[in-house]
Amino acid sequence: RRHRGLVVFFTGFSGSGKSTVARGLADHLRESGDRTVTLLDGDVVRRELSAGLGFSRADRDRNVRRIGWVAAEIARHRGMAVACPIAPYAAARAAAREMAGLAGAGFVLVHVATPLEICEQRDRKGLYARARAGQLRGMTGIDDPYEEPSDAELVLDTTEITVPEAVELVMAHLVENGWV
Ligand code: GGZ
Repeated sequence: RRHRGLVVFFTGFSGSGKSTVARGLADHLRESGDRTVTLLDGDVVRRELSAGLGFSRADRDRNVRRIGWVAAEIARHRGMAVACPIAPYAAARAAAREMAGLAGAGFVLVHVATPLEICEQRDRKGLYARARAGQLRGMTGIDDPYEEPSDAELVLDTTEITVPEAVELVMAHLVENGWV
């Protein structure tokens, strides 16, 4: 089991803190392990792998499936992939899980369940304000769906714990389950 590849897949609202936790986890895994760690960062994925895609359901599903496929390929070759898209649809998340399974890899879904209200208060990019003002259509949580996962291995809320604590919790889960 120790030598299987692994996909750690974060899901949650924009502003939930999932990218920050994912980045922290990737750094931690790099320092502590001997396997390669690939962070599939949201911004980079949207610029490189999913250039030209928007935020319709079809485009989000395409984006999340691509991430799931790349992550599974990394894990097929015994690497560790850390991904952090919003991934609002359960079916696309399930597809990512299935692709990891077919690649013989582990899959850990981490739901960063920071309440929308808090994500909206943070509003680092001003997207929520624009959505509330009707200037941005299809913002997840405002006028676009987020299907809460019922199959998350781990649920975190960054209003209750700090980022380093969140990273610690994910690490502890990976250790307990023999992934690292
Ligand atoms: C949600 C949007 C939208 C809409 C632009 N809805 O906080 P951010 O800015 O940096 O992260 C969000 C990112 C979401 O892209 P993902 O690839 O993670 O989404 S998905 O998994 O659904 O494919 C946000 C920004 O893009 N953004 N418009 N309408 N987030």
